[in-house]
Amino acid sequence: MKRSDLQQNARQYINGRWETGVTTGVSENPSDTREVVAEYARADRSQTELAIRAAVDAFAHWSQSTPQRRADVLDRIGSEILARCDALGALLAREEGKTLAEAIGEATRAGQIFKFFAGEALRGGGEILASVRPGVQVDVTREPVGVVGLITPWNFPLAIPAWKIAPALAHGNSVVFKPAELVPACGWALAEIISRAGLPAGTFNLVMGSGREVGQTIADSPLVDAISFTGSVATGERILQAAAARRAKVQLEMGGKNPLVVLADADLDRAVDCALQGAYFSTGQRCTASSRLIVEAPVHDAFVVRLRHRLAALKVGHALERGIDIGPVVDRRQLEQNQAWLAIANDEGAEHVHGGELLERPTPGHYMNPALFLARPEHRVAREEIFGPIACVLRADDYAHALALANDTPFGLCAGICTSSLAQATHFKRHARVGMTMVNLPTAGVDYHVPFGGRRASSYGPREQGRHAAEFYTTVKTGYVLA
Ligand code: TXE
Repeated sequence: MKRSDLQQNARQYINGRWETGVTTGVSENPSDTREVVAEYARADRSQTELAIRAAVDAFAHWSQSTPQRRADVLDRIGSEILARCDALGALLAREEGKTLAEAIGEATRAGQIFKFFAGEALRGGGEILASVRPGVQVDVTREPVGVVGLITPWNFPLAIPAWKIAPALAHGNSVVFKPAELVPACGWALAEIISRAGLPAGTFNLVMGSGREVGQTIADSPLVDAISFTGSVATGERILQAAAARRAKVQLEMGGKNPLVVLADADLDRAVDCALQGAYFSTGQRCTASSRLIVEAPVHDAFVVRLRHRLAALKVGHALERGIDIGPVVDRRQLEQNQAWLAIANDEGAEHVHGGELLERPTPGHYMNPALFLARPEHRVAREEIFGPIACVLRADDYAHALALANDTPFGLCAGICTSSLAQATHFKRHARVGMTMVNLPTAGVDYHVPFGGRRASSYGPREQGRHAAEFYTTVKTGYVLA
């Protein structure tokens, strides 16, 4: 593999110092697998425990800091991310493989999130109530939880860490942050900015390494008071068990199998656009991706023809290349998993409409043509999360059937509908069993100042983002005073 001048040497950040790891690893560019993006330090159990201990010691100080101090630190971080969003976006595109435009958008989002939580640090409040007893006053206040462990996936390597780190710090917690193995350079770049923002040593710690060792140490540690995790269902369940065993607070964001319903009265071009963006952009590697396109019978065939036409025009290529719509798949393992899904779809009798083949490009990378199938509700491709550029269309007899299909899943993250009927849009918003609904919009693409999360197999615990983030990153105290 070639080592470019841009290569990052990413070290751990523990107790205010940059530390080498116990071993080293590399991340590679999925658009050009000859290029090393980062050589990074990998921690073991004992180095992870050092970071946790540092966070415990720092908590006493940071939890007592003034709202103004927290706001200033978060504002500085947000300003620097925004000032450097082009460079951070380029790093993200090189390491994760989303297009440069998407990556710069994500870096910008990360900056905006820190700015939002700078304001939240100042807005913390409580309640004062009259007691049911004479002469007694009651107040309800919020306090930080303690040490929070933040375990993040590779698909949004700047935005997801930002939407966990920023509220954690804003509400006075100390942090142990573990990024995914595939994206250490992004985790390190964020940590490097945070390290210069004026936090007391130990308040924020970065530990990189394997999920099994570093992640599991965080999940198991009795010194970690709360864990926020985004990733696969299987890992989320393991973390839930570890957290429950020691009664730690836990917040899980996991998979999705998000439906986009297209009704006969929809603006069909808009519906196709929503499907294309929601299902395939960011290479389909989003928990909010619309991987089930549920189309009412009268427009089914026309929808499929138009979507296939749009798919055929998509440009798949190197994430940094101008004019590219879709970058590579993140790594070989994920590419092989996608190819295995194509075989499953064919074997179970789903009708292949478009794509799926591996693509040759001037640089060696994990390129595949986005794929579309016509499926039945019982097919595994219509039921399980794929997490790649593969979607299926399901035919619905009418609106009631479409709604039933939309809800026929163990997941419950996001559901969308394309329709010109206010009545049906409103009914769908009320009856879709999910945490987020979209009308005439792609299922992927959310705001940062409102709650994010789902129900059932998709999510567990309080919502992330916006004001509601306080539910997880604070604990409530009730005080009684005899006046
Ligand atoms: O996820 P993991 P991976 C899905 C997607 C993908 C599959 C596997 O289908 O193909 O999950 O991806 C850390 N204790 N999604 O392996 O394992 C790990 O190091 C504590 C969907 O990347 O869940 C990483 O930091 N931590 C999802 C984080 O958990 C552990 C987004 C996520 O890794 C751990 C990502 C352990 N025992 C993947 N094992 C979505 N829907 O958004 C691993 N980790």
